[in-house]
Amino acid sequence: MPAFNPQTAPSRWALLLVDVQHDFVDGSLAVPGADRLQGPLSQLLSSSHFSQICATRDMHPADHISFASTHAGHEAFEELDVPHPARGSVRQKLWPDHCVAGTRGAELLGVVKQGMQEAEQRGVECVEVHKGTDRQVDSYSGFVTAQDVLFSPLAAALFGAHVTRVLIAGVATDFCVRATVLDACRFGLRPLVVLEACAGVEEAGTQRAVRELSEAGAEVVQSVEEALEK
Ligand code: VGL
Ligand code: ZN
Repeated sequence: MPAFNPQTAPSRWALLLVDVQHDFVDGSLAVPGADRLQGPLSQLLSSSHFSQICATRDMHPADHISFASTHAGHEAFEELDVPHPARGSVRQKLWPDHCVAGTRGAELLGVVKQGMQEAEQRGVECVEVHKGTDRQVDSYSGFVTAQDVLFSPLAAALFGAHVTRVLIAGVATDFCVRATVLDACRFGLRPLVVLEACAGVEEAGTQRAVRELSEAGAEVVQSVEEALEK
């Protein structure tokens, strides 16, 4: 049997939704514009375009290394050198407490929960991946923790389903979407980013991230409509 070649095989799409959770929409780390994502997300979730739907969830313990509250005398949005179990020390941006496991802020938006339930009933495989669960290491990418220490089950789920392309949307464009798209490029998953279904923390950082993602080989489109024509 000839080897499977993802570059020439017909595209098999997964929808990969990044951190569409209450804290990033209407909670402690609400991202500007995240409140307009419901329409585009439900359009994506109800489409028959996808063989698989994966949703990542940021899922931190209450004393997580990325929380400003963990570091006395430091404020949210500062950067700080923090100890890292495998790399000695890393530069970490500090955040307000967010997505603490077991809280409402860590829950997926209703539109995503419901969309995934309905997709599952249509026979679409749905996978939820938790990230940032280790107290000592942050994880922006849905694929790996910072500095590649630990892989999540995401890559295995996608490759196990013979996915060749991922449509990526969610929050935040300049942090977890960015890192997840860069890893998807690295792993040959030919990501397509739909800006209408993404929202970023900072305007300048978001514009920079979009340029960076295109340069890394990701395809970037504005609308869900354009994306579903691919
Ligand atoms: C995120 C900041 C901290 C994200 C997660 O989902 O983009 N941002 N944790
Ligand atoms: Zn986080």
